[in-house]
Amino acid sequence: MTGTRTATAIAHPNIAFAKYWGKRVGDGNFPAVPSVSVTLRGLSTQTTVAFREGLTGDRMMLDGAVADDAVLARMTAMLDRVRAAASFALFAEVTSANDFPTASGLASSASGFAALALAASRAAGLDWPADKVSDLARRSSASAARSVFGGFVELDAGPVAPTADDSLAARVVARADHLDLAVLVCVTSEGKKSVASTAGMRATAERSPYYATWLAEAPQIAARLKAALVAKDFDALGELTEASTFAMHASAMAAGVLYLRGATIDALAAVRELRGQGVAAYATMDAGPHVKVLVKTGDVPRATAHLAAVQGVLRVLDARPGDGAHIVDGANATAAASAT
Ligand code: 2P0
Repeated sequence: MTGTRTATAIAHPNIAFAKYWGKRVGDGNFPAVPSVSVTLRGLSTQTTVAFREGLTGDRMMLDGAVADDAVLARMTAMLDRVRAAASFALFAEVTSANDFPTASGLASSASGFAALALAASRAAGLDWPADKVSDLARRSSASAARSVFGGFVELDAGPVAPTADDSLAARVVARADHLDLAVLVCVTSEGKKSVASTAGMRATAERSPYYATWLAEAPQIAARLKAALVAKDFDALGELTEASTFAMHASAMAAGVLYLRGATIDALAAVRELRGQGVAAYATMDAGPHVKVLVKTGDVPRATAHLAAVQGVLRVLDARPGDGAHIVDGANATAAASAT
């Protein structure tokens, strides 16, 4: 390949109802538990990959600044896989921007690596189906495998003793219009989260007395939750989402991995107040201090007003089920995930 090969992709974050927390022992970044999520529109990562002659290494601009070495190393590992698959050796210039806070628990690694996987594979001339793009994304960040697809998505646990040759992609459970759902994101901090997910998972696996219980419970919660989702049982979905969230955080907390802050607890209390007032509202939290609240769309104004009044909640974003990663080269927009 000669000259410059470029592609631009957009991907959205996803919020897990049934949480991925913990990795299989061995190579390949395989999750130890299954997860179920919804991909959101309204929050986006846009990433352009340009493989060029004359570059002496990969370069990356992230949100207008040169990416730090750790981010660059993770990106280069993905680009190396793409270069190997496409049988060429050009380095790349990558530009990526989020329209929401990076590394603060709003799953920027999910949308970031989903957009990068799609843009890099297309720029390299690999016209891969969405499941292959999802597998590539998973190797960098398991939650990113889910953001390749739109709507409601699941990712199985990996094989018990994985090798790097094993593959695992996410798949669609239901389309974005399957359920009347809004996810209200209560932003409680603009800063970076205290412990990166990968390090938090490792600490939990090494030190938490409750990790084995989490590994035993999580698949059961995920199976019941998927059934509730398929049956459009909003309350069961919400209750099981809270069950997964608190089980994950309890196991992490027992290892000293604490993502909650004061405003997090106050927002959780506000969700319970809403339920006390008859509003079907259920909370979830990822590896950060924000609280995401599942409500029906008709309850958005009332729930937003109640949550925005919580001290320490900086703002409330209204996110809805959305589409998967897609290419946006110039005027041409092509859906990458056929099932979105
Ligand atoms: C999830 N999280 O299912 C869970 C819930 C955070 C809490 O997936 O190490 O950034 O890159 O595979 O995907 C965050 O973990 O971790 C995550 P890596 P990732 O959404």
